[in-house]
Amino acid sequence: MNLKGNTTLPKPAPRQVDPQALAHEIVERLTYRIGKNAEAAKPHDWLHAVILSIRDRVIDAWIASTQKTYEEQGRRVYYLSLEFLIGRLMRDAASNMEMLDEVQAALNSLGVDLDVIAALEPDAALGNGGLGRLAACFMESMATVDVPAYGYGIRYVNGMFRQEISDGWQVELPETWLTHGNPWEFERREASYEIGFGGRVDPAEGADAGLHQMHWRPTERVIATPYDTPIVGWRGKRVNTLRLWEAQPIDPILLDRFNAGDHLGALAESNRAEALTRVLYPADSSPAGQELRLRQEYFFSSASLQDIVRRHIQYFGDISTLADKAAIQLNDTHPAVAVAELMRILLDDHGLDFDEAWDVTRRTFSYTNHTLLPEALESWPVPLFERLLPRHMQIVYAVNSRLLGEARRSGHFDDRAIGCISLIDEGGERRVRMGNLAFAGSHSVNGVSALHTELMKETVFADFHRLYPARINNKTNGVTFRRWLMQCNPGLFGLIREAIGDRFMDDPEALRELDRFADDASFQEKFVAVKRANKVALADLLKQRVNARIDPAALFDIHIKRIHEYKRQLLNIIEAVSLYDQIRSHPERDWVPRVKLFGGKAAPSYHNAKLIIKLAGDVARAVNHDPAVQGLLKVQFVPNYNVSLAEMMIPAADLSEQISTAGMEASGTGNMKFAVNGALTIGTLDGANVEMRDHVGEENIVIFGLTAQEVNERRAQGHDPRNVIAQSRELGQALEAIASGVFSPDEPNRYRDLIQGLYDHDWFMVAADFDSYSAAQRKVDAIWRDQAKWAKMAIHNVARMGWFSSDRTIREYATDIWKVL
Ligand code: HBZ
Ligand code: IMP
Repeated sequence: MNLKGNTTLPKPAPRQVDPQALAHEIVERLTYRIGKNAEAAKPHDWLHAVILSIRDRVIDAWIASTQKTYEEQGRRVYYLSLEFLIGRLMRDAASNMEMLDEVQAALNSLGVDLDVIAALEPDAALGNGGLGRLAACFMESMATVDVPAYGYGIRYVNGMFRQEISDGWQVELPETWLTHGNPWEFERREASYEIGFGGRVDPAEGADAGLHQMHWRPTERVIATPYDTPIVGWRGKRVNTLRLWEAQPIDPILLDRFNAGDHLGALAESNRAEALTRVLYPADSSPAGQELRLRQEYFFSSASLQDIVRRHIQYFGDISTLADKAAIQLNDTHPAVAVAELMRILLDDHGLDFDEAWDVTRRTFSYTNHTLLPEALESWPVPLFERLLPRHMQIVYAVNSRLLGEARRSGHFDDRAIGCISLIDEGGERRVRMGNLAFAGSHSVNGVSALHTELMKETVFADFHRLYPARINNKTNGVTFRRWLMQCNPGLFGLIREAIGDRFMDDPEALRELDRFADDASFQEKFVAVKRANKVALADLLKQRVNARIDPAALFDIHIKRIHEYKRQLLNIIEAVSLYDQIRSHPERDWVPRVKLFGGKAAPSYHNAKLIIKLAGDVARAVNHDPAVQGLLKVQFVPNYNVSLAEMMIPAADLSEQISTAGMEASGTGNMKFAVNGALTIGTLDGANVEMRDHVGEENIVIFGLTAQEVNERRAQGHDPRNVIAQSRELGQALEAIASGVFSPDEPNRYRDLIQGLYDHDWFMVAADFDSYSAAQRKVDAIWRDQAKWAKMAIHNVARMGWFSSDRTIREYATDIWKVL
C-alpha cells in the first residue's frame, strides 16, 4: 500500500441499520467475540456485544476519516491534555452514528433492556472536572465540525477516585474502570517510543561547542505505548483519534536478577514504569508538586511530540515545515514541557539552529489558560527539573536569556517586570514557571471566557501582554449539545424537535426558534411535564442510592461541581441554615418547598473542602429529621458525582447554583449545561455567567453579589467581615449556629475554625455576598410561585443558549488559532 496517502480504498458500503439485522450482528458478536450464547450471556456480555456492533460501524467511518486526512495533506490539530473526562461512550457513539433507536429496538427483540446494560458501562473518568470534561467536549466537536484532530493524553489505570461518604466524611477509593476490559481502545504497539529521564548532556559529536546540538544521555528509560480510541462526530461525519499513552518497562523482568534470587529487584523496573501512568492526580487546583507528576507531564508530552514529528517527517519529509502541518494546543500548563521537548528534538535530533527552532516552536504551539489563582500556577524547583530533564533545563535557560534580552531591548520593562516575565522564579527557591514557558513558546494564548481573558491581561500575564500585545485572545468555552441535551434529556430533545423541527440538531443556534413558544401555554405545559419526568427519575435514583425521599413537586436546587472555597458551597449551606431557621420561626408564611442537592469531590488533601462536605451532611441530617420543615426543605449530599450522575441530575434541575466569588471561576461549563436543559441560574457575574446573562437576557437569570472589580476593591481597601456580619441578623444567627455545634453536637467545635475564617478575613466574600444571595433566593421563590413565568423564563434559557455549543468554540479555535477551517 502506498503510504503517501494517494491510494484510493473503496469507500466502505454504508451498512444498513435495520434493527433485525442489528440484532443478528449483536448475537454474532456475542457468539464469536465473547464466546457465549444468548442463554448464557450475562448483562456485561450483552454490553460488550452491543459495543462491538456499534464499534465496527465506527471503525468504517474512522478508516475513511483517516484516509481523508492523509489525502488532504492539510494541517492537523493536536490537543495535548493530561485529562480527558469522557464518561460513558456507548450512547454517545450510537447516537452520533444515528443508530440509537435501532440499537434499542434490536435489544428489545432480544429481550435485553438498553438502559440496564448501558448503566454497566464504566465512566472513563480520566480527569478532575471542568478542564478534563472540556477536552472531551472538544474532541467530539472537532470531529463534528470536521477538524482533523488527535487528542493526546495518558491512559490512567485509575482515573478519578470513587467517592464514598462514611459517617459524613469523604473517603477516596480507587476507580477501576478497566476491570472488564475496554472494548473501545486499540493498543498500537508498533507506534511505541522511548522516553528518557535523568542522566547527563554532552556536546554532540562533531558539533561546535555552541548550544545547538547536544547529546542527552538519560540514565532511565521507559516505553510509551499508545492506545487509540475512536471519537465519533455528529452524524458520523468524521471520526478522530484519542491517543492515550501507557508506560511500560523496557525489560519487563530482569531475568539475571530473578535467577540470582532477587525476585523483587527483578520486577523493580517494571513496577517503576507502570507507576508512571497508574493514577490521575486528583487535585484540581493546587499543583501536586511531586516528582511523579513532572514525570507524567514529560512522559506524555515527549511521546506525543515524538509521534507528531515522526508523522510529519514520514509524510512531509522536512521538519522545517512542521508549523504548516501541525497545530498543537496545550490544555493548561500540564503539557508545557512540550515546548522544551520540541526545541530539543529540533536542535539535537534535526540540527536546526536556535532561531529557526524557536520560530518553528512558537508557530506550532498555542496555550489555553484555565485559572488565575496564583497558587494554582504550576512551577517546578530548578534542582528537580534539572535532575530529571537536564537538557530541557539548558533549553529553558537559553530561551529565557533570549526572551529577557528582547524585553530589555524594548526599553519598556524595569527590573520588576523583567522578573515577572522570566521563566525562572528567583524569589526564594528557584523554580521553573510553566505558565511563562507556555506563554513564551506559543503564538496564541487564550482565556476561556471574556471576563477571564480580560483579567488575564490585567493580572497573571500583564507584563507578557505588554511585551506581546497580540498574543492573548478569548475563546469562551462551550459544551457539546449531543451529550448534554440530546442524549441526557431525550424528553426535552423530543419536545424541541416536535416544536421547531430538526435544524437545531446541526445548528444549535436554531434553538432560538423556541423563543416564540415561551409564552405558549400548551408548550409550557409539555415543557413542565418533561422536567417533572426527569425529576421523578432523579428522585427514584436517589431513593435507590441514598435512600432519600424527595418530592418531585418541590423546587430542585442543585449545586454540583468540585468542592472549593471559591465555588462557595459554604455560602449555599449557610443560606440553607438561615432558611431553615426562618421557616421554623415563621411556619405561617408561604414557603416554596425546596430540595437542595449537593454533589462534588474534594481534593484528598484539601481540609476545608472535606469539612464542607461533612457540614452539608450534618445540616442535611438536622433539617431532614425536623418535622417543623417537613415538605418545605430538604438537603441532600449526593455521593460520587461524576459525568454519568451529571447526566441524570442536570436535566432534573430547576435551579442551577453558579455562585463563585466573582473573578475566580475562569468560565464554568456546568452553568451552560443546566441552562440548556431548562434550569434557571442563580449566579454571580463571574466567568461565562456574564456572557450567559448577555445571551439569555438579564430578565431570565438571577444575578447577585459583588462584581469582580468590587471584590478586588474590597480586598485592596480592607474588607471588614465582622462589620458585615454584625449588620445581618440572619447571617449572624446561621454562623453562630454552625460554629457553636448546633449541627455537630457530637463535636461542637468541628466548624469553629471554618466559620472563624469568615469573621477574620472572608477571602471568598461569603459574608460580603450573603444578604444579596439570600435576597436573590427569595426572588427565586417569588418566580416559582408564578409557574407560568418560571416556565417562560426557562424556555427562553433553552432557546438562547445555542451560542454555548462547543461547536462554536471549536470553530473559533479552528479559524483564529489553528487556521484549519
Ligand atoms: O476549567 C476549570 C476552571 O476552573 C473552570 O472555570 C473552566 O470552566 C474549566 C474549563 O475551562 N479548571 C479545571 O477544571 N482545572 C483542573 O481540573 C485542574 C486539574 C489539575 C491541575 C490544575 C487544575 O493541576
Ligand atoms: P499515524 O498516526 O500516522 O501513525 O497513522 C495512524 C493510522 O492512520 C494508521 O494505522 C493507518 O490506519 C492510518 N494511515 C496511515 N497512513 C495512511 C495513509 O497514507 N492513508 C490512509 N491511512 C493511513
